Amino acid sequence: MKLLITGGLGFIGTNFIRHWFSVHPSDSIINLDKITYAANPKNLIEFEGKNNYRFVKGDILDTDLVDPLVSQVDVIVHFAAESHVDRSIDDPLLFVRTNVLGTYTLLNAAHKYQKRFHHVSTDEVFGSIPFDSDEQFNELTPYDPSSPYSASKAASDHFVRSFHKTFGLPITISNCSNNYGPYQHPEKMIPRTITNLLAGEKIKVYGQGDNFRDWLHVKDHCRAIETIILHGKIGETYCIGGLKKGTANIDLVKNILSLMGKDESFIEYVPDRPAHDNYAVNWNKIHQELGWEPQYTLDTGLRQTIDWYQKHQDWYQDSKKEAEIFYQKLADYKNIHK
Ligand code: NAD
Ligand code: TDX
Repeated sequence: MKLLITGGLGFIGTNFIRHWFSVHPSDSIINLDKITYAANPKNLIEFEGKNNYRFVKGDILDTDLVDPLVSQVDVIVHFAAESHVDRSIDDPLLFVRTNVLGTYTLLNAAHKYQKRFHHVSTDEVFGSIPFDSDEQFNELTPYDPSSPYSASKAASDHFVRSFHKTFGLPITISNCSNNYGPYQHPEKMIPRTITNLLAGEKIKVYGQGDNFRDWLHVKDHCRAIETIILHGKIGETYCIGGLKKGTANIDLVKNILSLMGKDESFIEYVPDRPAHDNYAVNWNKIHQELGWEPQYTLDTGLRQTIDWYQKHQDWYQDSKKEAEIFYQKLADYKNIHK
C-alpha cells in the first residue's frame, strides 16, 4: 500500500509512521509536513534515504503540491493540524486556516483522484461532560465544541462527511481522546509536567485540577487508526479512548509526581483555561466491530513516557523554551481578560 501521511513530523504522525513501517515494512509512505513549531525534523531521520519513504516539506493548503502527491497514493491519513487548545485562544484564525481549509484542500484532491481518506479527529468536537456524571461520548453524541480548536476540528469532520455523502468519497473518521507518549511537544500537559520536573521546576495545574480527561497511549491510537484503515467500514466514524475514564488532572499530576519521586510541593495552581472541558470516550463500537482495544494501562504508559523524556532531553530543549515563552504570553492575556 502507498500512504500519504500529513503532519508526519508531529507527535501522533511520527508515532504512526514508525508503527506502520514496523508492521508493514514493504509499504511506501510520503510524509507531507509544513514543519511548524510543533514538528521536529529529526523525528524520522533514520527513514530518510530509504526508497519507500519520502519527506515533502509543504503546506496542506498548497493545491499545486497536494494534488500530485495525492494522485500517487492509495490512502491519505490526515493528521496535520494546529492541535493545541491554548494556542487556539491566542490565534483562532490559524486554526480555521489549517484545520478547516487545509482539510478541505486535501478532500478536493482526494475527490479528484477518488482516494481513500482517513481523517484523524478528536473527542473535543463533542464538547464537555458535566462534573459528577459518568456520561461518555460515543459516535452518536451531538457536536458541541467549546474552543476555536475543537470548533475547527468539528468543521473539518463535517466537511469530510459531506464529501462522502455528496461525492461518494471513501472516507472514515476517528475521534480520539487525549494521547500521550514519546515525541509529544512539551507544551502539552503530560510532557510539560515531566519536563518541568526534570528541570526541578514546579508544574502548572489549571484551576483546581478537577477537570478530567481520558488518556490513551499514542501507540494504542496508532493501532486503532491502522485497524480502521485496514478493516473499517467506509463512511463510518469510530470513537477511540483509553482504559481508565475520567482521570482528574490533579490525580494525573500526583501520579506523575509519585513515579518521579517528587512531593506535592511541586504543584502550582494557575488561572484556569477559559471554556475548560471534561472528556471520556466510549470505544465499544471499534472494539465490537473491529476487535481493537487499548494495550497500555495509564501506569505502564506513564512509566514508559517518563523514561523516554528522561533519555531524550536534547530532543525537547528548544521546543520547551518556545512553549514557555508562549505560556508567558498566554498568562499576560489571561491577566488582561480576567
Ligand atoms: P502536533 O501538533 O504534534 O503535530 C501537527 C503536525 O502537523 C506538525 O508536524 C505540523 O508541522 C503539521 N502541520 C501543521 N500545519 C500544517 C500545514 N498547514 N501543512 C502541513 N503540515 C502542517 O499534533 P498531534 O498531537 O500529533 O495531532 C495530530 C492529529 O491528531 C491532529 O489532527 C489532532 O487534532 C488529532 N488528535 C490529537 C490528539 C492528541 O491528544 N494529541 C487526540 C485526538 C486527535
Ligand atoms: O500546564 C498545563 N496545566 C494543565 O492543568 C497544561 C498544558 C494543561 N493543563 C490541563 C488542561 C487540560 O484539562 O491539562 C489537560 C490537558 O491539557 P492539554 O495537554 O493542553 O490537552 P487538551 O486540551 O486536553 O487537548 C489534547 O487532547 C485532545 C490535545 O492537545 C488535542 O489536540 C486533542 O484533540
